Amino acid sequence: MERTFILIKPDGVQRGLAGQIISRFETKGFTLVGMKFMNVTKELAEKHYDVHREKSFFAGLIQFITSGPVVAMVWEGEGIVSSARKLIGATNPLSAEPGTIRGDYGVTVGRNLIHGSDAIETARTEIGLWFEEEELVSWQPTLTTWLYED
Ligand code: DAT
Ligand code: MG
Repeated sequence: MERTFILIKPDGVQRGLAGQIISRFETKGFTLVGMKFMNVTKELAEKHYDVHREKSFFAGLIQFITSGPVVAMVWEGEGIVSSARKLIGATNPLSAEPGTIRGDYGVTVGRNLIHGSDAIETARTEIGLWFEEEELVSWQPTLTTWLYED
């Protein structure tokens, strides 16, 4: 089953939106397989955002993501990588559709609440970066037959 890496950024935690954000993934029908509340080191933040190293916003992004605790998670479900990106919405919250997390809760790109892996391969890399294998819990929710056909 497909997995993705989801991070509630420091603004989401500070604004008390962690519960509501987690709820959206739960009610969609996705399965939580890993979760930790943590501070992010500069080293981890720089590895996570390595593709943006040359961008003008990189320093600010690292400063922001290390500025307070985050909720790091791994979620599982059919087609979850692309579906999670849809639930999250466009990078700029002002362009994000209402009904998406960024569209409903955010106003600026530098405070857009949440990260989600952008491709299956990226998800694999990010999960490996943030989680040890033994921190992930493989389980079968009893609801599964009501979410998926045989
Ligand atoms: P996404 O988080 O939607 O995958 P991204 O990978 O292009 O977006 O950028 C990573 C993060 O960097 C994004 O969530 C917020 C920040 N960011 C992106 N573009 C920015 C910009 N033009 N100014 C400030 N921050 C930006
Ligand atoms: Mg990205």
